[in-house]
Amino acid sequence: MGSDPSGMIKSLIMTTEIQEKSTMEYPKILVGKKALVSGVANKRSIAWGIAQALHAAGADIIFTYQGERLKPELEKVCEGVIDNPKMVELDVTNDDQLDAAFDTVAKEFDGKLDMMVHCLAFAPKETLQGGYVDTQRAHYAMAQDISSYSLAAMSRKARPLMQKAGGGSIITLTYLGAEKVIQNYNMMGIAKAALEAGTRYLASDLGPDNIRVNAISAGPVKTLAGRGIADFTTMLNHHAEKSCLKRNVTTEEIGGTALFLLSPLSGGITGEVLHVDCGYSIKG
Ligand code: NAD
Ligand code: 0WE
Repeated sequence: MGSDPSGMIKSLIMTTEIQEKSTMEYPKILVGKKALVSGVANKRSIAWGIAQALHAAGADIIFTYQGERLKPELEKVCEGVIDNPKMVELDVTNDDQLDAAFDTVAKEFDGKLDMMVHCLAFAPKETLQGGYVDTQRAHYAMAQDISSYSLAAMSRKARPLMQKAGGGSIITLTYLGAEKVIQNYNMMGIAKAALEAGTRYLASDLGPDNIRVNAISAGPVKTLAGRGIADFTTMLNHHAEKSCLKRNVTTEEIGGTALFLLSPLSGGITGEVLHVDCGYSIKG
């Protein structure tokens, strides 16, 4: 004790802890509202932090899972938190699954949808090391398809349901690597840049239908997507030290911002990228 002057150990503990149950109190501002949440793979998923905030605010949620293999994990995560969770399979590279998933949503939600959470990304692991200059065409196409095009595809399917609800709010998750060169983020940086531009074009397309589209640019979080990435722990520590708040962001905090952006509280905000990164990105 007392031998941790820079708070390294403390920040490490804070970043690796999983928030089992929220201690936060949420306003019940989403009672009667319907949400579609993608991207919950396990307890650490950013999408799970968002789903917990929406659930606490009273929203009715349908979860999507990528494949049958991930369904039991999603059921396990919901256990004791959400009774009889509604879930539907959706691999965003599959147009038939996109059609079927939104048919299910329409049926379950009486043809209406108020909120959608796009919280997924993938790039082949070869593209997250070395140089972007070496990226293969097929790897580029796959990363863009899953990580960027899918927001447009899902928004197109959500549109008629949100029109029927009188409007809606859509969010996606992005990262600083879209704006600045972050070592090894490489291909994902290009995909996130497209995702952020896509957020603005979709906000323009869907604005007349009273549908808002925004992105949360989250600081690094130790999730499944962060695992296997070289020196992720070193990066988390660097981030905590350099950030204004001297720590890393939690999925609960990302959930709070998501709740704000998905609720009428943010009614005038669309096409925006909001940084939830403990102030890391404002530093020189
Ligand atoms: P995660 O591994 O928990 O979630 C990623 C999700 O993407 C998984 O649920 C996975 O099933 C899904 N997915 C991948 N390919 C898919 C496909 N073809 N069809 C449908 N789903 C697919 O990791 P996470 O960190 O919670 O990532 C969620 C989002 O947050 C991603 O967009 C990620 O880029 C973004 N993000 C993460 C961090 C971080 O440091 N972890 C920081 C900023 C932004
Ligand atoms: O968006 C992400 C990661 C998304 C991701 C992760 C993986 C790992 C496994 C996309 N595709 C894959 N493909 C795999 O095979 N983040 C913001 C987290 C992240 O990833 C990094 C980071 C950060 C932060 C990769 C390199 C450098 C920093």
